[in-house]
Amino acid sequence: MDARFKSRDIERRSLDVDGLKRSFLEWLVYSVGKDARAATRRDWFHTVALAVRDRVVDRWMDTTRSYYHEDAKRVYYLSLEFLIGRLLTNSLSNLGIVDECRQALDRLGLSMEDVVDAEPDAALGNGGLGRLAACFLDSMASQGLPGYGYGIRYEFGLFEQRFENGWQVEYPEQWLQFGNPWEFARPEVLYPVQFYGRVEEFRDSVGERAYRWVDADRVLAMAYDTPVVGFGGETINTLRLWSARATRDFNFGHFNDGAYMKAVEQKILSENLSRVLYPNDATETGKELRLKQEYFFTSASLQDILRRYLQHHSTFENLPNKAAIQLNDTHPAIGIAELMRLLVDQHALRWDDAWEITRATFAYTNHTLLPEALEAWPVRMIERVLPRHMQIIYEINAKFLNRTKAKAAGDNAKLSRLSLIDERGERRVRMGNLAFLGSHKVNGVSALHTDLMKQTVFADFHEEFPDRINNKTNGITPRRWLKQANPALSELITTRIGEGWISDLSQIAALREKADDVVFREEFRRAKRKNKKRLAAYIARQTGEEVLVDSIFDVQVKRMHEYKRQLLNVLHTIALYNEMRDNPTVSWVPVTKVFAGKAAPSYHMAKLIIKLINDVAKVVNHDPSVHDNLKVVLLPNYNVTAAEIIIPAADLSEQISTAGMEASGTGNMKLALNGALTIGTLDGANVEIREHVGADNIFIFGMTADEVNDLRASGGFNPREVIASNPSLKRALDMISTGAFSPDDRNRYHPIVQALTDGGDHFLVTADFADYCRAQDAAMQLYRDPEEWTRKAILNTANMGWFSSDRTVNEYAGEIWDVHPVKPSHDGEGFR
Ligand code: NBG
Repeated sequence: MDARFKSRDIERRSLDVDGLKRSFLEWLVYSVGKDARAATRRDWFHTVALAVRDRVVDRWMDTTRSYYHEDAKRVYYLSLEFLIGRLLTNSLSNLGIVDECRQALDRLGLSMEDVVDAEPDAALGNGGLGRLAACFLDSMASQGLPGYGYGIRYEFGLFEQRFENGWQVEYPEQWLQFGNPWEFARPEVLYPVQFYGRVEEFRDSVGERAYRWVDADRVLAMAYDTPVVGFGGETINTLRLWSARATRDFNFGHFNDGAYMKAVEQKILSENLSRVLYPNDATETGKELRLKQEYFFTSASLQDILRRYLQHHSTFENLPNKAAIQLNDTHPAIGIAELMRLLVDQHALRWDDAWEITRATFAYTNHTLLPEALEAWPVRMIERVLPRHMQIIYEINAKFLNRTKAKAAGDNAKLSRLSLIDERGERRVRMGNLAFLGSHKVNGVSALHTDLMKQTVFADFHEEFPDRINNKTNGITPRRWLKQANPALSELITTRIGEGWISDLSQIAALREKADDVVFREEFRRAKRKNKKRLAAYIARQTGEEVLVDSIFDVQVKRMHEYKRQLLNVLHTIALYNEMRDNPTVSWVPVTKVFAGKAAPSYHMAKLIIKLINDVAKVVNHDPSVHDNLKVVLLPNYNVTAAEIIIPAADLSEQISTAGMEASGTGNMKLALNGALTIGTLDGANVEIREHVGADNIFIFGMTADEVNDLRASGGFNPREVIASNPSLKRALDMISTGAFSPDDRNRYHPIVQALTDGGDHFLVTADFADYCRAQDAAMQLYRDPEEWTRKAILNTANMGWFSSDRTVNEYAGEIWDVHPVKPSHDGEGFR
C-alpha cells in the first residue's frame, strides 16, 4: 500500500498534540484543498472537524456493530426538531481532547476560539422541545444506551433574527451553505414516501378484504447520519436526518407532449419538503406542507426501523421487545397510523395483532397544554394527503368508541371528547388523542404539568387508562451546559470534588458544604465575574452598549411569548427606572436587564414586545439621570451558541410565566446549575427546582396554577382595578400608552395596553405585578450582601444534580422503553 495512505491511517487515530497537528495539515491540503497560507478560519474549522470526525468513525462502527450483534433493544427518538448547536467543542470535550486540540492549533499559529467560532450553529429547532431532544441524544450516548435520533435535515434552520429600527426582521439561516463536515450522506439509504392518490379495495389471497394506496405522488427520503459522541468516547450513537429527493420515475407522456421541463419542475418542487423548519414555538398553523413534513420523516423512520428489525426477525410479534419509539410531541403521531398501515397493508398482519404491537411500541411525550398548540388536522386535508391513513384513523376510532360506549353508558359528551375526531365546526383529527390511544405510556415533562394533563386535556383518557400517564421531569446535559459553556466554574468544581460530576451530576451535591467556605465563595465569585466580563464584551459587540460588570445581570432568555411574560419584566424595568429617577440620592444596586429571544414571524404581539424592549432600552440607556445604574439590552439572534455565553454569566434567572402555562422549562435548569438565583412563579419545573435548591435560595412570587384557574373560572378579574390601586404600575402603563418610549408613534403600543386592560389581561401580568416587584426588591437587597448571595448561588449549583438529562433519560429507559446500556466491543487498543 502507498506509504502515505498508511501513515494517514495511523494519524487518523492519534490523539496527541503532534498527531493532531499532522492530521490537520494533511486534511487541510488533501480534503479541504487549501494550503496553510490561503486557508480561512472556515477552512480550518472544516479541517479540524474532519480530523475529529476521523477519530470517532471506528468507534461509531463498533457501537453500531455491537447493537447489531446483540440484537439490542433500541430506542428511537422521533422528533421534528433537534436543536444541537455547534458540535466541535462538544465532540472534542466528550473525546477528552480539548487541550490537545488547542495546543495543536497553537503550534499552527491558530486560536482555538477563532476556529470554534467559524462553525455555524445548527438551529434545527425552535426552543425547549428541540433542545431537549439534543440533550437526550447526549445523555443516551454518554450512558451507552442504544438510542437513535430521527428527524429532518432542514436546509434552512430557524431564521436569523436581526433588529432593524428595533423591529425583528427575519433572514434565512443557511447553516449548510459551506457544507457540513459532521454528516455522512447515505445515498443508498433511500425510502419512498407517498402522498395523495386514492385507496383501492381488493380481496387478498385468502379472500379477505384488503386495501392498497394507489396513484400517489412519491418522494424519496435520503438519510444523512451524524455521529453522536458520548462522554468518554465509548459509545457513538447516530442522529439520522432525512432529506427529500425527487424520484426519477418520469411520466413519459409528458415527454411526448414536449413537457419535459414541466415534469422536471414538478420533481424539483417535491424536494421543498425538507427545505425549511417552521418557526412556530408552541403554536400550530395547520399548513399542508407541515403535515407532509411530519409524515415524510415519520414514514421514512418507520421503514428504516422495520428494515433493521427484519435483519434478525421474520415475524413482528417481537417488535416491542426490540424497538421503543418515542414521539416527541404529536408531530410524529401520524406514525401510529403509518405503522398500522405497514403492518396490515404491507405485511398482512391481522388488525388486532398489529394494534397490540403498535401500542406496545409507541410512547408519547406531551410538551404543552396551550390549546393553540394542540395539533388538529382537518379531516379533509388528511383525506386528501394521506387517504389510507384517514381510513385507519377512522377504524381505530370506531373500535375504541365501540368498546368504550358500553362502559360510558350514554355519556355522549364524554364519548365525543374521547373521539379522535373533533366534530365541532370543521371536522378535525385530534393528534393528541391519537398519540394517547396508540401509546402504552404517555408522559408530561414536569410534576405540575403531568398533574395538569390528568386534570385537563387528558382527563377523560386518564379515567379510561389510569396507568398510562406518567411524569418524566425534563433535564439538561451537564456536558454542554456546565462543562463546555462554563469552563471557569467547571474547572473550579473539578479541583474541589473531582470530575465525577460530569457523568454523574448527583455528585455535585458535594459542593453544598463549600457554600460556607469563604475561600471557595471568593473563587466562585471570580468564576462568575469572568463569565460576566465575557458577556459584557459580547453585549458591547452585539449592541454597542457598555454594561457594568458589577451590576446584577438579570437575565430572561427564551422565545418571546405572552405566556412567558417578558412584559412583566419590562413593566418592572420601567417602574425601577422611575424609582431611580425619583430618588437620585439613593445608592442603587446597579441592574443590567438582559433579554434575548425570537418571536414567531407571524406573532404580531410578540414582535411588538420586542420593539417595546428595544424602545425602552433606548430611553433608559441614554438617560443620564439614572447614572448607569440601569441598562437594558436585547441581544439579537438567540440560539444555542448565544445561550452558552449568556447563561454562565447570569446572576438572576427570570422564570416568570403565568402559573400553569409553562410545561417545564429547561433554561431555568441551565441558569440555576450555573449559579444564578431564580426569580419565578410556581410553574413547570420551577416547582421542583424550589424543592431541590430550597425555598430560601429562590425568589418565588405570584399566583399558583390553582389560583390562576380559580380566578379565570370566576370571571371576576378586573385589571383596571388592580392598575388603579398600584401607582407604580399605573405610571409605567401610562408611559407606554402615551408614547414616552415611542415619541415617533405615540399609539404604537396601543395593542399591548389594550391587552393588559380592556382585553382582560389573559396572562395575568397586572395580577402578579406587585408580588413580582416585591421579589425583585428582595433580590436586589440580597445582592448588596455578596457573601450571602454567593452562598445561595453555590447552593443552587450544588442542588441541581437531579436535573441532569442523564437522570431523565434513565427514567425513560427504565419505566417506558425497557432499554439497557450496551458496552461496545472495541477490539484493538485505544481509539480505532
Ligand atoms: C415546550 C414547553 C417547555 C418545555 C419544552 C420541553 C413545546 C411545545 N413545548 O416548557 O413549552 O420545557 O417543551 O419539554 O415547545
